[in-house]
Amino acid sequence: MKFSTKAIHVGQEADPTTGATIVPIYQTSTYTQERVGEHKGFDYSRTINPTRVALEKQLASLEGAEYGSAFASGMAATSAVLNLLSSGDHAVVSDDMYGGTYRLFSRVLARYGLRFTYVDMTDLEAVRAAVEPSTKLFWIETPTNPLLKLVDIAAIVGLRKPGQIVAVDNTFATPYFQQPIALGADVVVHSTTKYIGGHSDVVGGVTITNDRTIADTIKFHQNAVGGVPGPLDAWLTMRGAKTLALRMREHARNAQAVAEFLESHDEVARVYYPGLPSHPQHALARRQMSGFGGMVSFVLAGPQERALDFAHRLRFFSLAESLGGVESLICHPARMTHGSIPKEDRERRGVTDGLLRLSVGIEDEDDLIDDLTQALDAVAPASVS
Ligand code: P1T
Repeated sequence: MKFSTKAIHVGQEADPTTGATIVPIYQTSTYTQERVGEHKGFDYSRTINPTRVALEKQLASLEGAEYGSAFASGMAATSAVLNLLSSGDHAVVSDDMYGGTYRLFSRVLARYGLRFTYVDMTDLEAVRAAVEPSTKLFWIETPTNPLLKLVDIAAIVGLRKPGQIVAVDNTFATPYFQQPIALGADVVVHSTTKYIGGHSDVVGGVTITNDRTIADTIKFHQNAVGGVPGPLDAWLTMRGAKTLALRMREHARNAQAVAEFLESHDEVARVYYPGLPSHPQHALARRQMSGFGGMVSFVLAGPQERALDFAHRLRFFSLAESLGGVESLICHPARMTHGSIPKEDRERRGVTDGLLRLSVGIEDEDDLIDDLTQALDAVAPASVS
């Protein structure tokens, strides 16, 4: 079965009790048992819910894997993967990643005795040098948020020793453009809030793996810790995922056009997009991904303060956190998504006050370029005075 067919059919069988073609929203917390311990496989909705099971099957199939566990948010899914570690264990993690993931690692999990080394994962030697005897996890985000750096998943898998886990946050690429498990990764994480849900109307997360032991441990923690999505959220995410392929093609087409437009504009100093030949890991992007995604970051020429002025002038790009919905968004990472990273660390990693991040939606390309043009014209030095 190919990608789009899986998205529409896996886990989506007609409802066994009524024949409903679309998986129902099983809005129930509990299930009536015939006798103690005798039931239809469902006992309590923190543990298992039919709508959630349908979503988990659908999303696992999209990553070419067997086991999925859906969570209440991307952060809950990330926490579940980190639950595979124990106090004293060490993780090598990307120095550029979603600010909330950094916050979870540095301000929550570090208090429980997990240790993290942040490295530029585009540098394989730096990754190798960061490995310690107690290293249990390589945490990869690729493309990274917000600098869109690419990490060579297969190369990191090549460094993995028995007992170590390679986890990939595949939120930005989506399984449509990148398949980490086929490249040897052990577990994939998504914030399904983004492209998978696709309509900015639901928060969720998922972990996906082919490893039975990892799957069982995550399921155990999912039930023990309890960060599960409600049935309506699972259903909305499942509905969104059915059109993932269609949407990603449009996101990538528009993002390529936007990135090329920005790169050619005098008022723009730097553009980060894996689909541009000027991107430092463009060759890796071509090898590792089948498309370059919908996220574009850039820095305007001139003083950094112009970034916010520019962002406030856009009409179709809403100033908002998050990404991956059909509508275009603009974000100022330093003050918004990555505000939880101390300024010094943030700036050292390139997340400066001048950086802007676009989630390019699937509106008409001409309208998006016109909108960017009018805002660039408005902040150009000649018109600022
Ligand atoms: O927001 P939540 O569903 O909990 O997902 C967290 C998360 C995990 N991984 C990546 C790569 C992410 O980008 C996010 C969330 N990111 C944003 C809200 C943002 O605007 O970047």
